[in-house]
Amino acid sequence: MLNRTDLRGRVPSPARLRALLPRAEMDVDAVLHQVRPVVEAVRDRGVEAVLDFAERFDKVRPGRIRVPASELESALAGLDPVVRAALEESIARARVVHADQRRQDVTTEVVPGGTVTERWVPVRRVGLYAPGGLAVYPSSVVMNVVPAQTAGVESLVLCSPPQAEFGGLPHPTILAAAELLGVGEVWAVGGAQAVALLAYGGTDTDGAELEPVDLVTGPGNIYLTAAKRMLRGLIGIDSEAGPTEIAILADDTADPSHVAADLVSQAEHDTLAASILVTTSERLADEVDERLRHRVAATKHSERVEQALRGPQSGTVLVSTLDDGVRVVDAYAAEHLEIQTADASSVAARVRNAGAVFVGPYAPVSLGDYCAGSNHVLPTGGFARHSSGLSVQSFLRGIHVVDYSAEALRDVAGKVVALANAEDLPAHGEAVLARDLGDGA
Ligand code: HSO
Ligand code: ZN
Repeated sequence: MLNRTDLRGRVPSPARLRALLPRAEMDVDAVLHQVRPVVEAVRDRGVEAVLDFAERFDKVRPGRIRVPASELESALAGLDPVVRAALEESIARARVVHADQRRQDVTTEVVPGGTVTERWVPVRRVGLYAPGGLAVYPSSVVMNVVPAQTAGVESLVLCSPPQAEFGGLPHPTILAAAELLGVGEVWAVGGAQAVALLAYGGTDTDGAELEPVDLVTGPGNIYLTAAKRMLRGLIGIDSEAGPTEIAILADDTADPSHVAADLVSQAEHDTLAASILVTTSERLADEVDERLRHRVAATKHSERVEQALRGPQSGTVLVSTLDDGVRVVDAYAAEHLEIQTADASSVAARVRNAGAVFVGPYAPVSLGDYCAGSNHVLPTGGFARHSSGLSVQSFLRGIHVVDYSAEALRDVAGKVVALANAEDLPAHGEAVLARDLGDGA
């Protein structure tokens, strides 16, 4: 069922491996010319332009776009109690894990009287985006809001597209999740226009103000991503989210039905999702293929899953040893990597590149998507080679605070002057010498 690549006996270089395991392409630059007029219209005409785009793209023109508190409350009241309890569990576990990510300020005494402190300060105001359409994921609201709140962000605003079937409000489960999390400011605006409104601010039809934000996070479609790319600088952005990915490194101790179920689970997101099995066992690969045939036929989103699994971005790679397997998964740098081998924790400890690693038979990616406590906003497209997933750190800045006494400056003044002169920037040295630094006696 999966395309098969046999690398037994020869594992190519990481660059070559990456070419063998291609990512689905998303050409964000190609839609920039469509997004630019949207962003400029919102900059120039504010909420009026947002309403025009809502009518065009979301097929509804809300009377106003700031969601009243009463709508948040009634969305939560209307939420299925079983889903509510599950969301509460997800939030509680995420809060426990993210609380431990908080950084302490660190002061280093470089010399007596000379210190550098790294002071962690939260971003003041953050805009979070929650998509509508096919990907209405209250869990992603949790994964964005919890680290921001834990970091101490004082002002949070959530944007999500207006839905015609809900009278121009965002999807009720998104509103319910916002209410559960204590995010009181929600606006019904989607896509590129949401990013523009967050960046420039605006005034609603009834006078409510949306104050511009400093940072925008949250997944979205290619247009939203293009708008983030365009407005980057005016606002900070999180890393660009591509189609979801699962790689599984397995040996002959893995249970083929678990492997097959997990490969299908992430393929369910998107026809471009990637599901990759890297294994030392040809028997396991055959059995997984066999299980996949049944599972794919039986699963609800069969067509989408089948397309994802048959796409060039998915496949099985056979390797001779687990060391070779680790080389392959490191080169691929999956968003999610499961280790289903004997002694899974020691294999996992050898992995260097992955958004998140799931160890052993009882840690499927779906657990991490909802209720492990870990964050599910993770680097895709091989970005795990250089980037991390969303965390408390994503919402903090480390400010260097430099504090030197006269004596401490005097002791190093000659070195500063020497370096300044070497760079032909003598005024830099003169700025040090302009001070009365005592005589050093
Ligand atoms: N697996 C997705 C997140 C998600 N799964 C949301 C279910 N809902 C990307 O990590
Ligand atoms: Zn998922």
